Amino acid sequence: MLLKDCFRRPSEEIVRRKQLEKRLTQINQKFANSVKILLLGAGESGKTTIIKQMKILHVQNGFSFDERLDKLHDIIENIHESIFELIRQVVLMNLPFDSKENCRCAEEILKMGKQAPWFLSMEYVQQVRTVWADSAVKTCYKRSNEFQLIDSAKYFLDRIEKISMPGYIPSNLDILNCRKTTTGIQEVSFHVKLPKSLGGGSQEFRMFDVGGQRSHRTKWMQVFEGIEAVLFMIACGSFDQTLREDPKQNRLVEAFELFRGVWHNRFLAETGLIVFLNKQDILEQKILSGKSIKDYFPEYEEYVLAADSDNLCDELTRTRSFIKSKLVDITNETPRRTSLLAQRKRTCYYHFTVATDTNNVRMVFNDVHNIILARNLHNVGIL
Ligand SMILES: Nc1nc2c(ncn2[C@@H]2O[C@H](COP(=O)(O)OP(=O)(O)OP(=O)(O)O)[C@@H](O)[C@H]2O)c(=O)[nH]1
Ligand SMILES: [Mg+2]
Repeated sequence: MLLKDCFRRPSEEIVRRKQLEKRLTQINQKFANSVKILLLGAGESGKTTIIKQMKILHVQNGFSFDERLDKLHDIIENIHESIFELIRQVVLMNLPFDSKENCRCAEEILKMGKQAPWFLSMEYVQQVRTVWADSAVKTCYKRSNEFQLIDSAKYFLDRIEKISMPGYIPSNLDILNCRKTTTGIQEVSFHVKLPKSLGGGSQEFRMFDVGGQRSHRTKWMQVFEGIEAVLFMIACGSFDQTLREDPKQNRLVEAFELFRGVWHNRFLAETGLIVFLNKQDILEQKILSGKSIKDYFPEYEEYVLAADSDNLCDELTRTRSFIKSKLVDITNETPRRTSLLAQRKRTCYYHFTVATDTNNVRMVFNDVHNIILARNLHNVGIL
């Protein structure tokens, strides 16, 4: 060892230690700050459902008794909106009711107008059950992609009797299925445990939910500041439906265009992007009932050949990966701008989800948390 090394070593050691301390301070600061996540996606893609799941999974006691009671009226509105629209469509489609009595019940409900009743009277429940059991209404329900029907129609119409019982309190599943359009900006904050390797403790998450329908998207920019990750929701099961706000536009086409806008948005260039390919259960039901995405996206036929030359994949797997491939293609498009930021390689993460399934969301959110932890460590130079 040279004499000069004896003098250099301790100072190098000090520098290294100081660097390490600096990094640890950065990590601690990073994890002490709350992680802001923004949910984006078109209307009815499932954003609010994810917020509800976070409450169920991570907020102590989840939904309070009062919040559950509040939801009861939204559920009654969902029931009335569904049966009213189904009857209206039976009339428009010129389908005959099974009997005069069924037709009378349908007329009674139509007479009430769009306004839902304040409570579920025995008479109303009986009328709804009679009409819901009618074969014309069933036929109409099968064709519900041709008009605007909420996803929870069947869930609540099947359960109307139970919901009408005195003292009924909505369950978590009822709340997850209940549909109410988001118009403003909602926030839920919660703590998630950190792994022991990162010193344990917990990290605060703040998740923001916005309205996804076209008229509400102008508010999105207000929440872009300081967002660490965007969860972009796509309703895969909506490939055969059109937008509520524009009956000429296919819902999946709208979702792809929206995703393109988010991916290329310069205010989100530094933000992590995680896509939830949601409503996998609805997609599965539609494929099993014989519907095909090729009727709406003719290029799917070619995709089948390219992705699976041995034709071994089942139709559902192929459809799922086709939808994902459309998004991957968007992330590979040449950026609209040529700034240094835009040229940097960005990763987009994908998850297949059923937002109404708490176990599915629990697992997916674990992965999301790990992605965010890894990004944080990467940002402070540890990974
Ligand atoms: N079957 C099924 N229903 C789902 C799923 N995700 C959401 N839903 C239902 O779809 C409907 C719309 O979901 P929301 O969470 O309200 O959609 P949103 O994206 O918040 O819609 P906006 O507030 O209009 O932007 C609700 O009735 C949910 O219960 C899913 O994966 N499967
Ligand atoms: Mg919403």
